[in-house]
Amino acid sequence: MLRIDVITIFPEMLEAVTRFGITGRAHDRGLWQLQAWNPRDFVTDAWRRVDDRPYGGGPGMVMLAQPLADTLAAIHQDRQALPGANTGGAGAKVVALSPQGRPFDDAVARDLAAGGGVILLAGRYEAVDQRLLDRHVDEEWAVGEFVVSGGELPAMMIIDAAVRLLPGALHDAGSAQQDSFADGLLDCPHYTRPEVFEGVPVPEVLLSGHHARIAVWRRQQALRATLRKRPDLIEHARRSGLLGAADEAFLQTEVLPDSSDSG
Ligand code: 9D3
Repeated sequence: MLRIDVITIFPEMLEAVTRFGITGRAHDRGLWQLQAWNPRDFVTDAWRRVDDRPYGGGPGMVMLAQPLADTLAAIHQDRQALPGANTGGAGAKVVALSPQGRPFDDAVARDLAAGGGVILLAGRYEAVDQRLLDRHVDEEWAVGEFVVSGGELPAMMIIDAAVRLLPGALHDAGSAQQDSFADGLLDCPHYTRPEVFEGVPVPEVLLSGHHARIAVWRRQQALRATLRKRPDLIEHARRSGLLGAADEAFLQTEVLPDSSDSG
């Protein structure tokens, strides 16, 4: 049972990952659990404020350190009280979601799925008081080089990416291994019925029933798609030793299309 705690002023947002699709089914099956914590429940002033104006001036508001520290203390206590298998006991890592964080990727998702759970801090407003980050947060993760309005959607992306890797989460165990980025290449094209759509036939090799030839074709299509859309990944796969002699021979025969093509 993977336990994920999320600190958020919008806990209802996180319910979606427990209800729908692969993560919803994995939740129903008891493969993982979510605890959402609202820092507003840990403040006692009349307005239940969790933010205030930034020292030094400037736009936006800053999340107060104390409500977040009190929320974290309650989470650590709750984890210590219920040290189930793979919940990490009291020792779960605290991760703040932040545009300034380290890029979250497939390797971090696999670490998370293999580990004892995590406490995710999903912020709103412009920032979190730096003293809370310095004293109570172990790492910061970002989900891409774009800005969204808060940490909740990034938290849901991270949860989804990790939970689908849990043993038993996918119908087909091979899917997680075959996923793009697991082998360092983009996916090959896929086809289903009908055999001809708007005059375009399915590549005949896929109808041949020749499994070895189909595997070679798919590998070559994956190499072609990666070379055209993400040539940086070809270099990375090469340096990681993921390309064999047959891959290199195929890439030698590939001519790049005109760069004005969309690929
Ligand atoms: C002007 C400074 N802004 C930072 C670029 C302030 C700011 C905007 C939006 C601070 C936080 C946010 C909310 N975003 C997240 O919490 C967030 C995020 C993101 O915006 N992009 C990529 N990954 C992440 S993880 C959390």
